[in-house]
Amino acid sequence: PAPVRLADYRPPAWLIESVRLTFDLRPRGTRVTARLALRRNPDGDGGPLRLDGRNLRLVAASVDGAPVSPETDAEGLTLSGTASGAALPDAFVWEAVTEIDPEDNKALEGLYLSRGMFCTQCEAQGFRKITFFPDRPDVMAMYEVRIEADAGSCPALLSNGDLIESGALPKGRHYAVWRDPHPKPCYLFALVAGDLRETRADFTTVEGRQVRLGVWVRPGDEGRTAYAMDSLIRSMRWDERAYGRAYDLDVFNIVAVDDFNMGAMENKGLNIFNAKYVLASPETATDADYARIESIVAHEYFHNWTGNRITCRDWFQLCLKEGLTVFRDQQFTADERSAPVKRIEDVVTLRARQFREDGGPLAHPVRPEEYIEINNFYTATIYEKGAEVIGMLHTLFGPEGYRKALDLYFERHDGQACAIEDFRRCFEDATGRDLTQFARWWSQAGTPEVGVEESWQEDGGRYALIFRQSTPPTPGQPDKAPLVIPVALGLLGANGDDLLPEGTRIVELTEAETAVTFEGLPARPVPSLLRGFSAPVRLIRETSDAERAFLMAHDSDAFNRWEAGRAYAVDVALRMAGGADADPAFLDALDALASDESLDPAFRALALETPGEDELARETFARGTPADPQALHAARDALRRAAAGRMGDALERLHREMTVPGPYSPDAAAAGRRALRNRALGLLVARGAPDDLARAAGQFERADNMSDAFPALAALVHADAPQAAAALAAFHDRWRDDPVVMDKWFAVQATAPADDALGRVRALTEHPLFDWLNPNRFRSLVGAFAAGNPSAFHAADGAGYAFLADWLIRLDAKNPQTTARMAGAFETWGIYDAGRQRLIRDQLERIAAAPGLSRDTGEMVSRMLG
Ligand code: B3K
Ligand code: ZN
Repeated sequence: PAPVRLADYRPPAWLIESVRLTFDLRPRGTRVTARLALRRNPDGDGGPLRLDGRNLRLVAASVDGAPVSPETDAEGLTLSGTASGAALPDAFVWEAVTEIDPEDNKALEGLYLSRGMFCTQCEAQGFRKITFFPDRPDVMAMYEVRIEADAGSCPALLSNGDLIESGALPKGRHYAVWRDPHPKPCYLFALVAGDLRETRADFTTVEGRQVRLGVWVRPGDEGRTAYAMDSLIRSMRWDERAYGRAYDLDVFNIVAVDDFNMGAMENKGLNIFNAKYVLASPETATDADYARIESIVAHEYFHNWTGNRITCRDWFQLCLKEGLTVFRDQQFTADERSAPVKRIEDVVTLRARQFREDGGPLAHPVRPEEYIEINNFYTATIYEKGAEVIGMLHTLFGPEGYRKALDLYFERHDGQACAIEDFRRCFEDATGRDLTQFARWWSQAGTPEVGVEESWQEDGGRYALIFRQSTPPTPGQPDKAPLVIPVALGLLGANGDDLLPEGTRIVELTEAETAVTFEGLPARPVPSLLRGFSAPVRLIRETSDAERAFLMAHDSDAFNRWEAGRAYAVDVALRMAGGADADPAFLDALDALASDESLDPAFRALALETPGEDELARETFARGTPADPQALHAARDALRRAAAGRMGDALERLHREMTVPGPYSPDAAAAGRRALRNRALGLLVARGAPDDLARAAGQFERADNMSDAFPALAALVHADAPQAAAALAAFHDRWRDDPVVMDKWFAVQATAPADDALGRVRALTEHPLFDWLNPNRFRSLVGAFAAGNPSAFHAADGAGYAFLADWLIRLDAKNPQTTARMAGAFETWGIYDAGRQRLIRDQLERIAAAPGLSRDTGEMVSRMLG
């Protein structure tokens, strides 16, 4: 298929005044009647009416009431004139009846059934699977939606906006009519019909609007909605405070759905969520689950302004809503919980997902210039790097400058479909600064590298830092230009104090080489560079173990304190993979950090995290050698054992003392204590003495909440402890009927690095609860194995690769989106030895040759093959 290109953007030829939809819902043969008031766009090309449509059966169509029979093709229909052969008038009413089959829709895009519940997913281009329509985000209209369904099986009928009418119909059916007063693109349309129970709350906006909030779940799940509701209310308040943005409808609904391709969807006034990001109770959800629910609820809510009120002109502008909204949800979490802890977690994810992507065959700019399937571009680059770009603007202009620019953006563009240039101009106009060079962050792919050299002259206390930036080539972009890189830095004196009067200074790198000089320093300082990870770059600098230990102990910037430890840990692990022993100085520094009572437990838990195998593998390759997954796995294990050996007393004490009295509460302080306690437990189990395993088994048995139970189970299973089988069986028996919890049961086994890991995973694919068409379940087994069990997935015989490829080929025929995303497990093929590279390429070629391969997976595989 030919790619779609940003350069080819043209305004729509036709605009839509209003949309009236009627759904006659049936599992098989749902009828959709669409009435569109169309008007020729004076800025369009004057062409015929082209409507997108896929897998639709056109039953009837008319123009101003007169039947027409337009030509349809696989991608839609074209209407060049009226029934009488006359040219189309400049404004007319199009009406079409189409028939679709929700029951059969396992791609989970458009209208589908999830365990008897009708629901929709339209972003990016799913609306065209519901009715013929100009399915592009710059066509915005007002919607009125009438839903008719069986009253018994579908008591709840929901759509966007406000409910204006409802009532009974003959033959046990009923109806509801919803109207959304805000013009929106069709990707924000949503409908839900099913047996759902509502948890309600009332909210009064700062502008005085009374809003009815609802969280809708299956009967039986009502007891697990409180945290989502609480998160929603806090998000609404926060957006009023932090951005001056109030909610704009009288209803806001969240619905939990079991079968969902991603996390959640920000449909106007009717957010639809993957059930696992709504449902939480102390018994079923971990602290990490609670935190994710909070941030996803916030993210989708924040889209109401950044995404819905101001949307994207075309899908190349996706980061306009996603990068900005991720940045907003990160700010929210930082405010609600701990800013340094949140920053560390975000950087861990950024490196694990975005740096990984940016360094491989799938690298693309934050604003791509072409795509074959847009669903393949909901990536870490567009989301997470997109958020980093916004974060750098925040750093460059400060909170006031940033707020001024955002205020201008909302004022100037409310109700519009915008491009990145519109956003950028708001910053330029609000701050007076030209952002031409800064804008390269949106167009240039790849992770920039910043090399640092320093010089010191006793005489005059002159200290200089020389920064050299470069960005490696990425697919389609051999040459890169210098970026604007804000580097937050501090200088530390011998006692660890900050030497700069302002503590932290922001230095802007704009050239390939930038030198910064400091005068009058009492002694040679230790630099603390890229504080708070002020730019998404790889910092490359010769440094010593002693300096890292010093920063771990003294840096006033919490992020860099953690970062020094992390970089040190990576070094030590890689040296161990090369045959060295665990460095005692590192273990001493780690012990000191872990035991420092003045530090937040959540921070200490992060400091105790061992770098992951994929991170170590990519770092090995960055240093010039192919990664050996099994050697890295062994080195990482050995490092954990050594750490536990050295820190045993401290870890035992943490495990004993970091308990949380009273009933479970998901608050950040309690969660931080549990995180540290569980980190200690994990390391102790890595030490592997019978007492250590018994400690984990005891915690599992006594736990009255999932945050205590699950880490204990994971530790036992991953250590292949004798108690693991009984614990897994107990967990299974207790939770077998609970899909969200059972995903954990599959995932914990899929990620266990046993010798026969693949055999165990294969056996689990035969388990009666392995429903491969459910994306959560598929990801919890096949996806967790490919992404979370590197030593088994990268087995030298290629069996792990073949296993994944088999399942991808099978799932692709049903659900291209989930398949294409998971194919990214192969994106790092280039960092391994020639043998593994060959084996991975064989599998990619086998997938590419599968008959009827989807456009989604086809594009991913061909980009990876290069
Ligand atoms: N906007 C949706 C993602 C849609 C993905 C389509 N393949 C969720 C979000 O980013 O908030
Ligand atoms: Zn989003």
